[in-house]
Amino acid sequence: MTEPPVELKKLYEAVLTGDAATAVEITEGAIAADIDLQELVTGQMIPAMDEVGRRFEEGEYFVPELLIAARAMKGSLELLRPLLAELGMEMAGRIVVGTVKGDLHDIGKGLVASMLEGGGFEVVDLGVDVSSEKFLAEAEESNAQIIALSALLTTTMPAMKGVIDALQEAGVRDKYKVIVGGAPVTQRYSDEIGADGYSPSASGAVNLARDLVAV
Ligand code: B1M
Repeated sequence: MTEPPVELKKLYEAVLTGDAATAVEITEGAIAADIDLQELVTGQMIPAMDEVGRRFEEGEYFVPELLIAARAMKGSLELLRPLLAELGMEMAGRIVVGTVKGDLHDIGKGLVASMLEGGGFEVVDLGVDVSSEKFLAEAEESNAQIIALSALLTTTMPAMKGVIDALQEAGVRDKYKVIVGGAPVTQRYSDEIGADGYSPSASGAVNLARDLVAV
């Protein structure tokens, strides 16, 4: 197997270690050198985020490492996104993400959004305290394939079912895959409310979303 140029490997390392300044610098260099940008994303950045997710799940990385890696990835993606769009690179899919109505916890949801973005998804982050109507309207508006719901309170978990009910009432339930997560949410609860998938972690949410849209 041919080794990739050393600068590109450094991008992998920069994302993995959350070195945003170096990630941006290498990305700028790659753009100037007319390097294959799609390869940059799929060959270096996404594998780096996959490794970040693996380390998090193995207990080698903790939330701060996840956040700084996501920030490094986002810094590079900011530069690449318009160019990749020009190249017509297919994103993995479009996802509407938010914390459900009544719930103001946004750290885990933010991580999920960043990891999904790092996983090649186009993410529409609706923030916190998002109503069922807003999830529905934004999913329709952005032509999303997946709606990702986060809840941190046992009292706000039922709002997840509220979103699924709203989709059903609007006759669009089959158009979307609904995925759920957050500390009190379980696979059992996900099954009970008829969600399409549950993940206990942000990195797991990326794999789940990939499986659901068959990337
Ligand atoms: Co709140 N809070 N909080 N809180 N808070 C909890 C959740 C709580 C467990 C604390 C406790 O009592 N031990 C408790 C809930 C009890 C329950 O319902 N069972 C609680 C409570 C009671 C409350 C208030 C009601 C307190 C009060 O006012 N009396 C209040 C509610 C406000 C509201 O939302 N309406 C409240 C407020 C707050 C703050 C505003 C102070 C603050 C939030 C700040 C912010 O988010 N900007 C806060 C915090 C920080 C916490 C704790 C301490 C930490 C949450 C966190 O950010 N964790 C939390 C206790 C705890 O969890 N240890 C607690 C780190 C984050 C990375 O993890 O969000 O779980 P997490 O996300 C994970 C996974 O769950 C998963 O991926 C992430 C990374 O792996 N994940 C998904 C999350 N969403 C996903 C979606 C997916 C897939 C995976 O697919 C779509």
